[in-house]
Amino acid sequence: MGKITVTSLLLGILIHVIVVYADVKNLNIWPMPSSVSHGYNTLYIAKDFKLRTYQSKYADASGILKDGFTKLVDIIKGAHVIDYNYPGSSSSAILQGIHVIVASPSDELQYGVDESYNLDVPMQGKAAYALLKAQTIYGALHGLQTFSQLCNFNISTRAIEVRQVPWTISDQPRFSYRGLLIDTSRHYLSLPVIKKVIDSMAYAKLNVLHWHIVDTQSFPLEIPSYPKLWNGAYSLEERYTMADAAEIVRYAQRQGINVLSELDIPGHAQSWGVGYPSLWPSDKCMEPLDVSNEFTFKLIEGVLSDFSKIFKYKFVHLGGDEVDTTCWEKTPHVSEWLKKKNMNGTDAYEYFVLRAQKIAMSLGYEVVNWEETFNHFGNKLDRKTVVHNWLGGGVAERVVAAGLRCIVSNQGKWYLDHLDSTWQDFYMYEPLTNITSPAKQKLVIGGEVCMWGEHIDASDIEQTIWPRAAAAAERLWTSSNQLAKDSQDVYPRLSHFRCLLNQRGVAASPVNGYGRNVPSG
Ligand code: CP6
Repeated sequence: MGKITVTSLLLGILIHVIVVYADVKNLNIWPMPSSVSHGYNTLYIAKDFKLRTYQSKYADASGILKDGFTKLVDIIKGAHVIDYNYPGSSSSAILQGIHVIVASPSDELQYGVDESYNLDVPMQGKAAYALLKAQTIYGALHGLQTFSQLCNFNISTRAIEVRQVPWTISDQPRFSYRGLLIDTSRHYLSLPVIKKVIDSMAYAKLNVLHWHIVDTQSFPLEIPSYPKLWNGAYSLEERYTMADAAEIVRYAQRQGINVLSELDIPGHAQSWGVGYPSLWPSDKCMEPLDVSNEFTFKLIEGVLSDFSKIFKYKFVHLGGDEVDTTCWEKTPHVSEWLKKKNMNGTDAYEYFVLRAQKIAMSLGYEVVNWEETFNHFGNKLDRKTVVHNWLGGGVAERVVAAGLRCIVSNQGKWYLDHLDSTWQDFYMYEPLTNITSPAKQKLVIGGEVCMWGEHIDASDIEQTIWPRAAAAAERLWTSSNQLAKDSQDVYPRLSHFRCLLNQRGVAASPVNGYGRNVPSG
């Protein structure tokens, strides 16, 4: 008897474990929240599904929450041309709306803004409301995104179902900086294309659009202080006005996404000299920008001053990668200047980067620089510098050991233009590798996937970004105890998210499709 009881008890536990395990695998939320529990009932979304905010301190004067809610409902309905036929009003399984309670009245979106939320969807009730609580509207927006992933439009019954109720979800990001780089210098990207990228970022809870606006090939942005700079654009059409750039910033902010603007100086700036040729050391050496010319720094100050009027994120990226100093040394008037200053090319590189940092800081920015600046003269960088890794692994360790902050973008792992990097590579790359002390871990503010523009344009940017960026997005959002140890464990859930992107009009490529995401050779 005792034996049977023990056996059945063990069997019961085993079955329970299998069910719970299978259940977690069947959850289709991406990125996975910190904590999730659910049941097995179904509710139906009411025809006039409502946003209720009356207990919020936040008055939603800017309408960000309302817009977020409208977008959510549009997404869930998926533009089907059918009569939306929710169960009759006598049903006790109708979800009438979402009640959002936001604690802070501020709609300021800045680095480190509280993005946490708690979402409860009840099991039943005629007047049932989901309850979404957050410290800020931006946390609430994440909660709405999660809610959208709990809904299914059952086309045959014409009802939008919220399955597996009741839901209790509490969630917050692992890292405050979760970025995606786009490059509008190598290929111009039109405003609707950029806006679509922003929409798709919000689905994956990425929160920084790193806008690599200008580079060697073209200078598409209007700079009022130096109006000839955008003579370096590819064409008269392929340009952004200041108002366009401000519109991108506004559009992103309304979805909880900051814009990190970049000037990649002095090494990636040839296009600047189309309008102002004295920025070129010579006809044979058109970058790095002329370090010996005072006008170079006056112009950078003007550009950053114009930037500061529209790019309100507290960081600006000043590049500093791939600087060919031999070009300076080979240019007679620059080489004269170096001699007079008793500097070699590397000294001048340091001089340039530090002087540009000072200009940006005097305008209120904190500076991000590519890692070569740290590798060459890390001890001279302003202590508030954020070092942006790209060359390989092991850099974040050294940066945080030196007491500086770091963003991780290891090119072997998180470069989207490397088509042979797989989604598994993206998922499994851990930004805190070999960083164990909590104080040092805190200095890794996050990571970023990079969509360099040499080989992509509007025709294929979406399928090159997605679904691999989503794999990194989960690594950056989801708490470490919820991250899959084996990427195959997330395969069905990532596939589901990929389909969701397709449903929403984003051309995410198949998780194991041709050309992208599969190992080459
Ligand atoms: N442009 C700029 C680039 C790259 C970098 N900076 C780059 C380098 C190597 C690879 C991909 C991109 N195209 N301005 C390096 C940060 Cl593999």
